[in-house]
Amino acid sequence: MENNDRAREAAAALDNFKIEIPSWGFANTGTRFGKFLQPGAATTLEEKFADASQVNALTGATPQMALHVLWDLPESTADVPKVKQLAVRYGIRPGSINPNLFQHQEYKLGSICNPDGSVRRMAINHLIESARIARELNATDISLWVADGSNYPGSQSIRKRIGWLEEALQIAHGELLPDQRLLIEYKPFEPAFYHTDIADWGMAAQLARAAGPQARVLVDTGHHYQSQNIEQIVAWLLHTELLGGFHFNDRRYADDDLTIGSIDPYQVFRIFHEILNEPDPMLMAQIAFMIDQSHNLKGKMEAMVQTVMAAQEIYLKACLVDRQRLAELQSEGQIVDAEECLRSAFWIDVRPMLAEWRIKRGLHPNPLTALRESGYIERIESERAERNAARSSTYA
Ligand code: PSV
Ligand code: MN
Repeated sequence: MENNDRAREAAAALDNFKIEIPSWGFANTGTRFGKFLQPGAATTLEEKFADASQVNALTGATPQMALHVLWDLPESTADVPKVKQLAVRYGIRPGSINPNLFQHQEYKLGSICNPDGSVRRMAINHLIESARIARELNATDISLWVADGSNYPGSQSIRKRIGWLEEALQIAHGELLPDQRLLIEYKPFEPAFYHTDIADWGMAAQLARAAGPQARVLVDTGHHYQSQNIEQIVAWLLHTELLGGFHFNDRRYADDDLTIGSIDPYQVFRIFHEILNEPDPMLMAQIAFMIDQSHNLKGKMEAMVQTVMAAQEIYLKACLVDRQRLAELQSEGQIVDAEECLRSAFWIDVRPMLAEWRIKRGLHPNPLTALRESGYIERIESERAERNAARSSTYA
């Protein structure tokens, strides 16, 4: 394929590259040591929708916002009409529904893996309730992160907990409509530090199979051990048709929630390259690209816009790989040339192409500049400063 054709194809691929942004990325959050409150942080669900809408207006790439049940719908299904109204008012669709199985006192020893059957029932009921919310909001995905685990060897039965997990996930799966999916997220550690019940992609994949045909695996890029080959995991999940989607963020040490590509953009590029290698367009279209970052130091609006831009830049680079040539070089065993073929796409400065792509779609060539010039940040800071100042900056 000629370079020009590849560039045209890449621009078209970018049109389909939609990224879901998280409601929790706009609110004040922090580390377990404390929070640095931002005057412009969203203090209500309406403000989260307003911020998400602004990010979408600037980037043209984020039409959906993920919702966390306890944080965004504390009254459960009773909050659905309000969410629907806000979605229409701000032109942002409710995205994945995230149950919360980690904040109640009852979950000290786990939620759906708790040794106490009544606590497991409480957690399962929350999953059933979350599925109802998803149905009422026409949300396709339920994104489930299970924080369960234990801190000391011998303190819990790992085997029994596997059984309880399977049981709960099968029940949750039974609540899905035919076009809905249950995305199972894994994480090696934190909050548990000895064993985590869904610690890696193999466990998540096995649980997805056990749960039912509409269950998939959710890959949070921050949830891996140091130097793990994430693109290989992605290749396997594509091969087994179990890849549901991604939570984007970057890490240096652990689940750091840093901006995607800020530490290792080449890793992100290799993940996108593996996805773009998928020959089945249907399978590719089903991958949910979501951001899971909540910035404590960067300004929230700037961080979100910058993240979308970074993801688009790296995705576009991966689209520019000469895949046909690469396949030839691989089969000929041309190690250096194959590597150069991949690497050279990574080093293309795609920012001018992206600027052109944006201008053609009526967007500012640089959404971050547009955000700064729009006066939006100053406006929300003056509107929300008092409410944010009244909040506690510690978890005491
Ligand atoms: C947990 O670390 C996680 O990645 C899960 O996806 C949660 O839903 C999200 O972060 C917000 O706490
Ligand atoms: Mn996540």
